Amino acid sequence: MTPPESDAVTAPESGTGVAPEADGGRARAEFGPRAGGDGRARRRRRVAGAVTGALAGGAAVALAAVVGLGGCSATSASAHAKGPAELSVSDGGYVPRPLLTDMAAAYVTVVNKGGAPAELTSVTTPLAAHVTLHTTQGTTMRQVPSLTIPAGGRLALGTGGDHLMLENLTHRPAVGDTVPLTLHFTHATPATVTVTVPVRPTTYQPKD
Ligand SMILES: [Cu+2]
Repeated sequence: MTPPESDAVTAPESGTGVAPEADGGRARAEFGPRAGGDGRARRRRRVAGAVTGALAGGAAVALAAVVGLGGCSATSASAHAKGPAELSVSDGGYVPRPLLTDMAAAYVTVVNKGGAPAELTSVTTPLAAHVTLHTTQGTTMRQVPSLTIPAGGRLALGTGGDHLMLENLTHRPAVGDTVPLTLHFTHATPATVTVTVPVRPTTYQPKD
């Protein structure tokens, strides 16, 4: 009789509105050692077993319906768990030619074929004294400490969205120059990736 009970791992919590916390726990478990998540699951399993034992008749039917949802989310979570983040940087990155030497934007796309998310935490380049990570909300851009590359997904930087801001340039680059960018990641192997991107005209728009 254990299989139905272990399927109920997250179901009682979903039913009581604790689901966001449970999801947060699952997301954190993907970053950290798996032992932590397994321990949490074992504790939930014991609780689920006790709850199931206390239920009877129609209540058990209702629980079975919820179990369907819990089983589904558990399945999709494990479907994504195909090992650590596996990152690469796509072709097509560029730096639009800056108008001055105080700052320039830079755009790259990072692809994650792994089963865990990773974070882009910093970027270095010989062209700039420092590089900040920016996100755009409406027409306002805001510096952020990191940008996430989701498991099985991508971080696509571009005009009007997330971007790199190169500040205090050593010089104003010309169209056709190239700019090395070293991206530093956490929760990923390799932890750094260096790409060389071209300088494009100031008003350049990439084709989709
Ligand atoms: Cu910006």
